Amino acid sequence: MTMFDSFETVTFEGTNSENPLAFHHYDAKKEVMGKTLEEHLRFAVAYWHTFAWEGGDPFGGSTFQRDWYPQDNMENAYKKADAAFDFFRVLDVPYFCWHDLDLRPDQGNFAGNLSTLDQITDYVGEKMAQSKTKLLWGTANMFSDRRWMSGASTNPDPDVFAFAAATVKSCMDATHKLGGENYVLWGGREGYETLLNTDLNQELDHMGRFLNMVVDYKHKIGFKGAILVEPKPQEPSKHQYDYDAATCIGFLRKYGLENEVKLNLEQGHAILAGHSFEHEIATATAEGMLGSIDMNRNDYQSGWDTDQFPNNTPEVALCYYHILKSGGFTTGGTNFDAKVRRQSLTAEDLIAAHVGGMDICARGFEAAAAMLEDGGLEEALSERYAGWDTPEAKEMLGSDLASITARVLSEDIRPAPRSGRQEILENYVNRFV
Ligand code: XUL
Ligand code: CO
Repeated sequence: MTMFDSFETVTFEGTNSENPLAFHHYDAKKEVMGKTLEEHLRFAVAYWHTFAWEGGDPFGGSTFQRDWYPQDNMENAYKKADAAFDFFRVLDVPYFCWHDLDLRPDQGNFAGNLSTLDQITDYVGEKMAQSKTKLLWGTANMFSDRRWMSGASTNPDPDVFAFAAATVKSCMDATHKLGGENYVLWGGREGYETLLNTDLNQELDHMGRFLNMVVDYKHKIGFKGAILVEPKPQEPSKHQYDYDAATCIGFLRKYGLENEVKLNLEQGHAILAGHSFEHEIATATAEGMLGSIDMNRNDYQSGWDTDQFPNNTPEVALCYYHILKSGGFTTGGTNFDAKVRRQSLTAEDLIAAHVGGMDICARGFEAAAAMLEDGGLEEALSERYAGWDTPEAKEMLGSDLASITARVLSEDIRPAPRSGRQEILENYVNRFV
């Protein structure tokens, strides 16, 4: 018995259906641009928010009651896995993601953590063999326990660096064992509170060395998935080293990792960094570094990382537009690093939240595909940059400031401003969303 077993598998019923637990837009088997929506979108459930998060906030503890609480023992870890796979059946979802700490409690020492991770991943492996749901990515939680309070690979204490190295190795092994398609590193505490006690340069060097060890280990064990880092500007650290896509790309280049590591971009983190999500995606795709996405939004008024399910089609559409334009996901997918609100207590709330998120993504994705097929935005772009197709313009890029100046003088070049046509293009997008 799990809290989800009275629920049938959710099916696509179309926009006329009044059933709240049906897909109204996400028709998994529908073909769009040569692949099914399921193959394009590659949805994943996040084990931490959906099963491990208990509904607490800074002012109060758990609001939820689940039969796998308290989550401090292995018996309940197995119960949680039973519920999780039953939930995956209800959603018919192709992927899930985890941190080690979501699967089983921290044992307080590395040997204990290693053996319980092995036990629970054996169990999860058996569950996966009976289920269609595969592992999109695994990761290590190196931010909750007090040992990580001053960072993991960037900790001033080399013993914490060692514990982090051993922890990541164990989580990479577990991800590999379960056939995971990516391994993610998000550095929640890889940053600082104050420069009064922080050697920023040394910490960055340690983080770069650590990530090189991760890449070496990936090759050593023959893990074929992608290694991804997840940018976030702050929270929990005041300043995180992996601030945004551009910062991460610079970091990866500095430490020689640009061909080995890609990005797992999150919508809410983009907003915290003062960017739109499509800005982050386009920054990554321009470098061939888009790995995967966490498609969860923030509350625009509160300014916190509220990890809410997406519910804004036009926003989502522009994100998928840039993903599709770059060729779509390869190893990555659409993970909901999202939680229900703490008053949403029931199984139905959890299911409906994911169903709604999947529907919004499908709707946005289809709009993106239609825009790309129509070609209106691409046409507008090539028109705007058409001047650069001329031989003189191309030549200029290979020339120098003095020769360019001579040409500006001899031809009396006087640039004529042209409209950026933003509102017209926004109206164009509105026809599709
Ligand atoms: C935190 C966050 C993480 C990562 C995985 O803001 O996004 O849950 O996705 O560690
Ligand atoms: Co995330």
